[in-house]
Amino acid sequence: SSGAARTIWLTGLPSSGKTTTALALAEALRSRNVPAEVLDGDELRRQIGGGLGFSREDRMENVRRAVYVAGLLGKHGVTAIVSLISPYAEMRQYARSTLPLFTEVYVDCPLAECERRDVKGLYALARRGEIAAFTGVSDPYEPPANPELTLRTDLYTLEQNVQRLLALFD
Ligand code: GGZ
Repeated sequence: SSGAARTIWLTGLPSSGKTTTALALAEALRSRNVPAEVLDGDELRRQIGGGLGFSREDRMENVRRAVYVAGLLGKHGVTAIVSLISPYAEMRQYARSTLPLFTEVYVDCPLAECERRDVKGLYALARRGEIAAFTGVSDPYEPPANPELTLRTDLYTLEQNVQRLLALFD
């Protein structure tokens, strides 16, 4: 690999399709001999999330750790694909201003559809009050104002969305 690689930053509501999109993009890039690694919120929290919950401060710390790792990967030519809810504009601005090659992608899906999918059953728990501060239900999500790309996961297929992401690399 030669030179710095970019960070593709996927932000969106829970169950909007961030992880699925990130994994499919990584696969497509690798098949084109572009080294890529996925930094997924759920997995990052499992591996290096020591002590983090879902307060604004803890979400910010989660983002800070992801930015740090993405920067290390990028420096060595590995495209980092970060999939984090990253609900506050301020945290995404931090990522943008810290990472040398930052591409913000809004994984956009209406809340009602995310809630219908409810991949892990967490929306249901949040509606019953069994999870506090759940993004989209009882905690804020600030949609990006000027993302480099917006992907509607309810209107387009995974393949279509991956093609649009790949076009960023041409
Ligand atoms: C949001 C929560 C919460 C609360 C647990 N709010 O769909 P998932 O399950 O796998 O992805 C969500 C993940 C959120 O982690 P992130 O690291 O992406 O969030 S952030 O960027 O805001 O730090 C969800 C699960 O953890 N989860 N409780 N209260 N999501």
